[in-house]
Amino acid sequence: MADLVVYGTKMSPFVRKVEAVLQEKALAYDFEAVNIGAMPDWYKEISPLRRIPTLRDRTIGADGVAGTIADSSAICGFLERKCPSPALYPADAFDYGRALWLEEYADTGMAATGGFGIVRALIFPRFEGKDPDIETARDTWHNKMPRYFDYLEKTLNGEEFFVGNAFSIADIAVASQLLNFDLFVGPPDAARWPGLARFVVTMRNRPCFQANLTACRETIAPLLDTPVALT
Ligand SMILES: N[C@@H](CCC(=O)N[C@@H](CS)C(=O)NCC(=O)O)C(=O)O
Repeated sequence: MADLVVYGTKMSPFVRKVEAVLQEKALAYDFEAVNIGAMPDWYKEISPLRRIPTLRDRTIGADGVAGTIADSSAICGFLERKCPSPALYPADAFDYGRALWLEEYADTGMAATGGFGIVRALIFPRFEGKDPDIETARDTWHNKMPRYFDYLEKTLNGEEFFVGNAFSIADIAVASQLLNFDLFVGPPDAARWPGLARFVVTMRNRPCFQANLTACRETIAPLLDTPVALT
């Protein structure tokens, strides 16, 4: 049994973000599935906002609220302090602020728009044996996501990483969202957003995301043929 345990669902981009940080830092962890559609009472107690993920550090508390942190950003900040190497937050003060901003941009704007409009629209109906909501996904992909892609393309500015020429929490947070869309639809159109499309492919192959993406593909495969054509 590992000291750390992540509670959540693999398809959650916030779970993916936490798993990527754990993997980058080579920290061992257990994973315990929590169904967001039917959260058990013990989970509601440790996640008062009723969200996934929550992390437990068993060296601090083995059950109940003790030893738990709910919210992926709080968890990643904790992991950075607990295990500073490799550093995933820039040392430079301004770069640090920029990385936190991009994490927030991904976690709020992109997650709300794309999470509901693409991922949930396509997979949630399938969990109930219904057809995917292709129209909502198509509208989101073509009319709501481009402003995020435009901003990210401009911010990336032809570089490999978002902040300070180094892999950071900004890349992990943005990639965690983009890879969710990538699982269902593919990367953003390379003709319109070449830097961002390249970034998605690079992140898709980065080792820290592999275990999570494999688990997600296994969940999706029996339910949906991917990539879903949204043209
Ligand atoms: N700020 C939170 C957001 C987490 C979040 O929104 N997770 C979603 C799943 S991707 C969730 O738990 N939703 C609960 C629900 O829809 O009932 C974090 O960074 O951990």
